[in-house]
Amino acid sequence: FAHEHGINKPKGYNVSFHYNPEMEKHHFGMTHPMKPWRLTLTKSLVSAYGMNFAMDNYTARAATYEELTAYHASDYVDHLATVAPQPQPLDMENLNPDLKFNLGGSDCPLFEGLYNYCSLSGGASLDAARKLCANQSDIAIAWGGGLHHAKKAEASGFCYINDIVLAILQLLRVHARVLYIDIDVHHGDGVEEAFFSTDRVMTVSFHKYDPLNFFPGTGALEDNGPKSEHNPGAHHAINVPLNDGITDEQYTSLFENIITKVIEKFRPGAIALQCGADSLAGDRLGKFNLLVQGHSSCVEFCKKLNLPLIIFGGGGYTPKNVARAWTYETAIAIGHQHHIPTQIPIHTPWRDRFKIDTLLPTIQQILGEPRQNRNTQKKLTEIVQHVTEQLRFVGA
Ligand code: TV7
Ligand code: CA
Ligand code: ZN
Repeated sequence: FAHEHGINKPKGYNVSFHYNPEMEKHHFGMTHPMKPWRLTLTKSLVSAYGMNFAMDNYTARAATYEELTAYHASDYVDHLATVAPQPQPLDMENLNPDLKFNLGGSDCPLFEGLYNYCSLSGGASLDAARKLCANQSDIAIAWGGGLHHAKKAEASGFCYINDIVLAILQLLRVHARVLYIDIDVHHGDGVEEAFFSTDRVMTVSFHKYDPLNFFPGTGALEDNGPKSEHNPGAHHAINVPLNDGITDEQYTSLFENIITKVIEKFRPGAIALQCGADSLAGDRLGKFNLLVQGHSSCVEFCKKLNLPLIIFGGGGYTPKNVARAWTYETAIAIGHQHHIPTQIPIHTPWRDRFKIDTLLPTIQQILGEPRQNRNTQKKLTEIVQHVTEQLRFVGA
């Protein structure tokens, strides 16, 4: 297939793909929304399209204890490494959490092989970052990463180890400034917090914001970093709070508008992009109206900026749509999005899981009826205005 369709590794432009099939063998619990198996489905679709011939493929290794404690507290990592798994209860809502480090509740259960799962996710993102640092990749992809809620000494929102923070710390060895962009439907609070007090990382998160009803409840438009002007991190956190039902057109235009202004003022040396796929229409947790086209236009836009780019996964709770988006975004990375057939290849393993045989379903195919759009043009204009004002304080 790859040869028939002329998918070959182009000279002079390198994309690396960091992945370990061991990660997917882990289970959060029967009813838990996080399904590591979506990585299997993604990899199987990427391979069915023959995209592996156009990239450098690496089996990611597990991050070491030393690598994990480059950000995380050692007592927290020690606990992760040694804590006994909970028996998997039938009713996930009625766990008896020990809640040490926020572990063992229903969001962050103590499942079999947890430490292995965390180190593999961290290892893939670290490998990806190091390929960028060594100038051996132009784009490095780690779909098993993107776990943006994990804190220095606390698990949160399905995340235990913040692989993004670990990867950005690597990028900061070579680059004076790193831009972090987060298109997961949830606020990238863990990454924002890690780099809150530095002007070397700017964090930009697009997310649903409804503090009383939607996790994690942070990320208001006015939260732009430390309030003290003497703190270098002031103005270096950008938050784009959105409501249910946002469309491709609105999202793409908002994204391009804001990121263009951010790049102009902040002038990063590298970009870290979290591609959480729970911002897609039809997600089990998210309620946006984004198609693969709108979601992936963010990847396309970042690629065009011609800066070293690391791409992570993240959320995404309707596996068939997660696999579609991350496959199409892999195609964008290697520059083949316009050359691959939109029909899902006939020999794709688990092809029936996709239900319909297209890579780019319409909103009607996904939802029947789109969700009501609760984002007014007035609010979106206000957001751009506020961000523009924040950026007046950034840069030389
Ligand atoms: C990056 N939403 C992670 C997103 C993390 C969201 C939450 C659930 C959830 C957990 C379950 C479950 C669920 C249907 C959905 C306040 C609570 C309310 C647990 C029932 N079904 C990412 C985290 C968020 C676990 N947490 O950004 C087991 O939904 O809202 C909350 C916290 C307390 C705990 N309860 C939910 O995408 C990877 N959790 C079913 C079984
Ligand atoms: Ca986000
Ligand atoms: Zn999410």
